[in-house]
Amino acid sequence: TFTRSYTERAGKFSNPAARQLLEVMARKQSNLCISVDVTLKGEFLEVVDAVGPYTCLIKTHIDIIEDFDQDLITQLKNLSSKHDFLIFEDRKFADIGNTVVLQYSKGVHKIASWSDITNAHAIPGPSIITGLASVGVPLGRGLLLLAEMSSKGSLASGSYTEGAVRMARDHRDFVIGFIAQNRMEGIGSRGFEAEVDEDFLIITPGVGLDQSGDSMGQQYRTPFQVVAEGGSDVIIVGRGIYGGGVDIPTIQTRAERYRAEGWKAYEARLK
Ligand code: UP6
Repeated sequence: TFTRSYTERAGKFSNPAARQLLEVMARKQSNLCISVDVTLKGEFLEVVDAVGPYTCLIKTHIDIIEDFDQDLITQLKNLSSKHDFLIFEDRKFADIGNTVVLQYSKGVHKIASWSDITNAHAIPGPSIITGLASVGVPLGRGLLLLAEMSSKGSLASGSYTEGAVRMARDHRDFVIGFIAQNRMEGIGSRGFEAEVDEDFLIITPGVGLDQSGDSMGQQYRTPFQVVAEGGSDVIIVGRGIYGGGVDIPTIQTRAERYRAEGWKAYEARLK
């Protein structure tokens, strides 16, 4: 699967969010998802506007924004049209079906109303998917399951990862892929399904060019390791872009650096 082009794969997804994401990636030559983990509305919108041209997907943690209001969402959606990117709220849902329905659609943030893609832990079992799907499918949204994590000592491995992949295979209309560190095609025994041309998007956090980790257990690999060697489809970069620190002066040049590295790694694996 991962030796085929994003464009070719786009046509094979029935889920609208997956198809749109792959199309944007091809159009902008960007497999870079930028995680904008800042806590004030003004700074958040400034960063998104600055990096918008280089990214296919803006990832949010909307619950860390101290002065959140509905206008932030209006402006974020305007920026997504202006710069042509999708929105991914990294909510990491992890509760029973009834509760995640409420968390996804209600409360202050009303995530389902503006976020093209969101994600969930597999820990509650399949009912978390059916709950979220009851809200997300009618809106054309897509879900990523967390199959692995980038943090040191993560418990999401082995049979847990395998269980997450099985859950996804049973809900292909809504589950478009995984937050993971590796491709998942080879995971679990699929029997007849092995013949099926399976395609899940692999979206990978823990990507950095200048550091190997942070002081709180984050672990980084380079875009080349993740995309060319590991076969991942989208890299997630946060502090490597908005965090400063490196000898690259602007947020735009840092974003373009990761865009170029990610795309080069994608082209390398197509050969
Ligand atoms: N994230 C990870 N690892 C995972 C899942 N999610 O780092 O396994 C998220 C974090 C953060 C971003 O919540 O928003 O990806 C990584 O940010 P960084 O590039 O600044 O480390």
